Amino acid sequence: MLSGVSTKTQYYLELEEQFGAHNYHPLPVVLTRGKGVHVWDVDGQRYFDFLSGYSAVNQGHCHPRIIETFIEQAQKLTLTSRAFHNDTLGEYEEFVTKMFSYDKVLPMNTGVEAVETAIKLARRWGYEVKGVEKNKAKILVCNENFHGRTTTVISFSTDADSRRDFGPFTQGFEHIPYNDLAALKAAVQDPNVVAFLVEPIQGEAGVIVPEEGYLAQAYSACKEANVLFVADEIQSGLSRSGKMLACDYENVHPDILILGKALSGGTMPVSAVLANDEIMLTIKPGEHGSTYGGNPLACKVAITSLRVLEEENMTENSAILGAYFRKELLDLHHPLIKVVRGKGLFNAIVIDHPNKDMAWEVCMKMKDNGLIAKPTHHDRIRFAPPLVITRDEVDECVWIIRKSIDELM
Ligand code: IF1
Repeated sequence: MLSGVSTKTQYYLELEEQFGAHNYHPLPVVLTRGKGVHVWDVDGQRYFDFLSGYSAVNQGHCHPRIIETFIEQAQKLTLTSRAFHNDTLGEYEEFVTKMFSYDKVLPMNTGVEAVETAIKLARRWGYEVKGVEKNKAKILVCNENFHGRTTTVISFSTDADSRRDFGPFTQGFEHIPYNDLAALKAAVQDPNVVAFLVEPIQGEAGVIVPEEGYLAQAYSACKEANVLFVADEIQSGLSRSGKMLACDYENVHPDILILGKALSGGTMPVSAVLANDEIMLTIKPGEHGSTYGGNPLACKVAITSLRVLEEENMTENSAILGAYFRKELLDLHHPLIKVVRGKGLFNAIVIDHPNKDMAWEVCMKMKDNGLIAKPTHHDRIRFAPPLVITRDEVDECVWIIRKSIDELM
């Protein structure tokens, strides 16, 4: 029996402990309902959700318009497979390619499937367009990257826990430091380099924002070397950073754009890879796909999820309230808060304390005070509420954060 949890909560914790794989270490809270910025646990306790499903719930939990679309399509047609056409895929493809200014989209499901798809497109383009020697293609990736958990993608992770005893690993990836232009400019000189895969803001690493100009100059360096600039905006994108895409801060139009998470408003896995014909048409019929990729339910939900971001001004809200949130946290001048960083409502703090579990302790105390968030890499806490949060709610959450860390001093 975990101390401090109700019998009801304990019941669910024990079920997961006995029957579920132990591949996570969640906060001891059992959620049963979500609406907007709030979630409720099985005992009726309400929390501000400051993780938003790792930025999959940017539009807020159970957004009424997204749920309405989901229910309506779910009662009509959910899956045809790509063996046949349907009356939703083409309209979605037109909508999303026009929204982000690309010739075509390849629809997938999870984020990592979209990353894998981008890797295959970059390699195929490298051999068939750039003319790289077969099986010699290299893709540049950054230290402290996070792009998902398939065997190929963890092959280029720099996180020991993500790689340990999962080998042998996929070849063809070269690491460079994040936010290091000189390293990138040197690395793209290798004629076998076909692409640079990068998070415009590194999420899992603790919301690492690169210096002003990095993305634009990295893009230019790639273009000069005939290397594809591939932006993984699965977490940083879709209004989270205060722009529709984090790349928009520097007017960078990636050669390959990867979207996921909030593309479905937290209802189901929907991801997408966007590119122009020179890249996208290197994959021919039957050479790539997935059972659920581009299913009618996903297509309809994705259109509504994207419309809601724009029509309800969530990008602007993210920019304005994100800046306000960071200022309020900095104004606490709290000795425990070493760093406050982020863009829009994509933020993190670094906890400064000799106790390496202090970030976890802070999250447990915030939970008791009505706000749930999770540490990343021991000393960092990511703060990413749904983008529908109001200024008054930001004020209340800053109060909860301050109260919680004060109670631990
Ligand atoms: C977990 C992290 C975040 C992502 C970026 C691709 C993917 C992700 C930039 C893959 C997914 C998720 C995975 C989830 C927790 C979460 C996460 F902590 F793992 F690293 F957000 F930072 N690119 N991130 O952030 O997308 O296949 O999961 O749909 O694995 O625990 P996915």
